[in-house]
Amino acid sequence: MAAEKVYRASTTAPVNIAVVKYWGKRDPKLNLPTNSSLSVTLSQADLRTLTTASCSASYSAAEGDSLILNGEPSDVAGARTQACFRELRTRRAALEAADPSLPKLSTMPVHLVSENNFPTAAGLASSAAGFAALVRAIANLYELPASPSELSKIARQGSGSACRSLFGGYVAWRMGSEADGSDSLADQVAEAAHWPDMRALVLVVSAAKKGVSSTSGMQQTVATSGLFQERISKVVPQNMDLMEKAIKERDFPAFAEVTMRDSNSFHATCADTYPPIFYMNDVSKAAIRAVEAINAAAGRTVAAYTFDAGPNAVIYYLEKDTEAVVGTIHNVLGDIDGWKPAAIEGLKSTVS
Ligand code: 2P0
Repeated sequence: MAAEKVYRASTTAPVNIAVVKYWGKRDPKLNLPTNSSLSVTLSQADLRTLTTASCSASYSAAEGDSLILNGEPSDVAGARTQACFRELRTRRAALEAADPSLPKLSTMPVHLVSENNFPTAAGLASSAAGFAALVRAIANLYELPASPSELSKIARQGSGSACRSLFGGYVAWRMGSEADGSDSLADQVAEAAHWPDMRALVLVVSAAKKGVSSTSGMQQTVATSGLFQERISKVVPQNMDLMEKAIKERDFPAFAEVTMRDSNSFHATCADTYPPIFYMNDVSKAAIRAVEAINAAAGRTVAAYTFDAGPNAVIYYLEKDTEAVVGTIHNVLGDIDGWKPAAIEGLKSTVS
């Protein structure tokens, strides 16, 4: 008997760091958010997930789908991963139904092998790049004629922020209003080349796993924070408008102010959650003070901080201000106990 053919496709997906933050779900099953968000995609030379998807009639049906993540077997039974598989298989099955000459890939087990090129110790959320790469690798394997925005709707079901990692440059996740999530998707606000001198510096304050996961943290905030209502109804809609304008006009001071205000607003709603959630620590706060000192010394806004659901800082700045920003950050923070020189630094914010 001839050996069964193995079908294979690979892709990479980048990490994104939000400048207007996603925090809150109106539908936890479909990962539909309570607000729109906007992110900058970091260079894949520095941070990316590489995923290969394969399928074959020779793969054991009893063992089913599988994932090897950074060399270790990883669970694919979770509801979010299953949702991604289901969506992709349904689309492939429709192609096969329309064209019976196509191989029946939708009926075969899928094997995934995935690797990050950044150390797990960097403490960066990898679920965004991970689910974006998983979805695109299988979409490529299945030869789905799906646009990045279409794929973003599938990746969103894996992890909300993953929908933004289907694009390079400056990316918005539009919250949408439909109950089925059909209009909750990502689109590109501007490509990387529009503002190529943007840089991001990732400060690894702690590689420890975060105490409260994003998924449960945001649910607690939705349920208990009064400030959260103000954030989703007023603060974020305004920040989205201001941020899109700042990016279109390449206005760094405006970009920086919205970035810092939105990070502060997000962490304020975390503190307003009951019981409160604290992601930033004293070193994070020292990084904020360092950015303020840098901007005061420059007499203009040359750096912007932002923090996600953990203590690590991401500092945005422009290439021409590298010395003022990166040099000073090293000088100010270098002596603080608990701060390690960045495992990853001077990252370009763009993707190829
Ligand atoms: C963001 N974060 O916009 C915000 C800022 C963390 C703080 O997206 O439950 O891992 O998988 O949809 O995408 C982290 O949330 O949450 C996140 P799920 P996800 O980047």
